[in-house]
Amino acid sequence: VLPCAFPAALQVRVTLSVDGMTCASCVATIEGAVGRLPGVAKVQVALLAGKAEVDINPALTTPAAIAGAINAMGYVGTVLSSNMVEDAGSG
Ligand code: 9UX
Repeated sequence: VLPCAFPAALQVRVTLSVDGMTCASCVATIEGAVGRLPGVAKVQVALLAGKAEVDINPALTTPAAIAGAINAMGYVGTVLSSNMVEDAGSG
């Protein structure tokens, strides 16, 4: 593991729009795959809203990498916002 210049508690909450989800299994597919990406602490996908909220360690990944992974699965992910948040520590 590379040394990290960021405080351990620092996370970035990334909100994305996700187009192309049409059933609940899409949610499970995206949550499972994104959740396994390096640097992803938490992922929550909302089917009806067509959105995903992903908490990342900015030392390990980027909002664009999350969107790219969603796109690679055949959906259309677009980063709407990314904001620093404090890690609640509850996982
Ligand atoms: Mo449901 Mo999503 O049959 O890719 S899994 S549409």
